[in-house]
Amino acid sequence: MNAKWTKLIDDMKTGSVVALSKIITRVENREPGWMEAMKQIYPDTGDAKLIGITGSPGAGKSTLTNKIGGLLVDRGFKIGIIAVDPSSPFSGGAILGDRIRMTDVSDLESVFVRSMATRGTLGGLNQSARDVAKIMDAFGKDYIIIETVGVGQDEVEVVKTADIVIVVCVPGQGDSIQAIKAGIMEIADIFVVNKADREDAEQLVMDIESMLELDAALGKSKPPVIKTVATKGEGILDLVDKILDLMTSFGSKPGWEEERIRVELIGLVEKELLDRIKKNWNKNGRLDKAVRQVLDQEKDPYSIVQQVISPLISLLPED
Ligand SMILES: Nc1nc2c(ncn2[C@@H]2O[C@H](COP(=O)(O)OP(=O)(O)OP(=O)(O)O)[C@@H](O)[C@H]2O)c(=O)[nH]1
Ligand SMILES: [Mg+2]
Repeated sequence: MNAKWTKLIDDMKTGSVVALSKIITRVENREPGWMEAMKQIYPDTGDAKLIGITGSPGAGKSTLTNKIGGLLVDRGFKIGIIAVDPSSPFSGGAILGDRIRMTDVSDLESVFVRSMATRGTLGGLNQSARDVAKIMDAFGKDYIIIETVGVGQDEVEVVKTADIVIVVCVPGQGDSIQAIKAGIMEIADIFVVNKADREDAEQLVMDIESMLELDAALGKSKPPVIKTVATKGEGILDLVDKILDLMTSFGSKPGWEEERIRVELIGLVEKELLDRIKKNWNKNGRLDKAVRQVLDQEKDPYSIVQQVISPLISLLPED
């Protein structure tokens, strides 16, 4: 590993936030030596707990994150925040917005906030977020909160491996329940009905509860539903207590750690291969050539793909 990485890692270990920041950027950008660096960092990971917060755009996730972070800091914990911004054009400027709304906590010494843009990266976003969480973990964060919008598979994947997943719903959004049904319901450990200062909040709580009753009838444990007004800090104490409560009782969720490692291994391989293919396939015009061969009907796409991935296939045969 080159001297620059070594110095950065040493500095991070002595608490340098600048070094932490630089390491995250370099790993995110897959700069040469990143994997060696992660190998060095890995033994220091494993202590931080991950809290995933997801929900529809504008549900109040950042405001909640801010308040939860603040309370955890009050209790003496060190906090990392990862805000994964949607690339949708409607949320342009979300990074700046988050920064502004998160100033409460991000000003505090024990909080480190990192925004990640999805930048239309195909896959790999989950892995990038996981890498960032690992680095924050090694830095000594006790809790890492990951905020993602609960639309799109990729965003949901990000929070799936968190220790606690909070799904945020808001009243008066007809699509709220729909969104939950569309795939994030199963991953929720806690439901938050935010903007409970709006009318219909009670109705939404009842809707969620009755939906959960159906699940409970199937023998699943029923996640708590908590009302909050994030802007005023109402209900946050309750929420943080619940998070810490569940965190303790989840300590022994059977098979959880294995599943997380499995997801991580697949995520790493997926991102690594995809990155390499995108970066290198066209070296010396190889991809261009393949395109021409298909165009000229010299070869079919399947034969080309088979040829490209055959070295890997021989390592991982199908049967
Ligand atoms: N009335 C009311 N407004 C709230 C509450 N919580 C958040 N808001 C407001 O809702 C807006 C969106 O809040 P954010 O915290 O940015 O929501 P978000 O889910 O992070 O949004 P995106 O990251 O853009 O998806 C802001 O104007 C907040 O001030 C609440 O409990 N009640
Ligand atoms: Mg936000």
